Amino acid sequence: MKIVNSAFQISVSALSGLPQESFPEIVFAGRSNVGKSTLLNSLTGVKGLAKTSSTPGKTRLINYFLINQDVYFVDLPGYGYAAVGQAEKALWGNLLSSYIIQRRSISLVVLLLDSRHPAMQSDRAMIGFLESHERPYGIVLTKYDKLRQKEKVQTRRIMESCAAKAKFIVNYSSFSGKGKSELLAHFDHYIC
Ligand SMILES: Nc1nc2c(ncn2[C@@H]2O[C@H](COP(=O)(O)OP(=O)(O)OP(=O)(O)O)[C@@H](O)[C@H]2O)c(=O)[nH]1
Ligand SMILES: [Mg+2]
Repeated sequence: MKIVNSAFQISVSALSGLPQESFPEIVFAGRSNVGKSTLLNSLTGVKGLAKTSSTPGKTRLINYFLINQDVYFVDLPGYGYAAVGQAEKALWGNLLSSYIIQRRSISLVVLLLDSRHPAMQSDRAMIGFLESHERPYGIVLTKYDKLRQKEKVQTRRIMESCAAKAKFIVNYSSFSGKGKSELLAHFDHYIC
């Protein structure tokens, strides 16, 4: 897909506040600080569209962006952020899992994993969750610019073994733009 138009739509903190299921939704999920919001800005080419931060826990709401007037990109709060309290963690966990299970208009979950630490326990749990609910998902390995050559080979091998049902695995750097056109081409299958 080619993105010609992107606009922030709404932030919600509860399922009751979600917009009508008028468009297919491509959802960006992953651990806190993995680079979800930065990826969104890189894909749309609009700096500051999604709020980013070097401190984990920046995105705390479900944020909707309307792309090309016909698909939603959804920026989710990250999971696995240690500094939030247990109660808030449980609340987010429930919100995210209920959203992913119940929302019929989700056409694809893009699971972002840090390419330097690709198979952490919380990420494996997320992959298991998506597979058990038969949600189509693809993987983006973020911060690929930080990897050395040897690590690139290892990371790929690990991912292919623990995400067997992934529709795609894309190496991505929001800083260089590596992986952008490849990822947008995959989205073509999920936006009609
Ligand atoms: N080197 C490098 N750093 C990146 C890349 N993408 C994101 N970052 C950095 O990672 C940090 C976190 O980025 P965010 O996009 O805010 O992460 P997030 O997943 O939205 O985090 P939460 O909202 O807390 O869940 C920022 O300091 C970014 O500059 C990348 O491709 N390469
Ligand atoms: Mg964020």
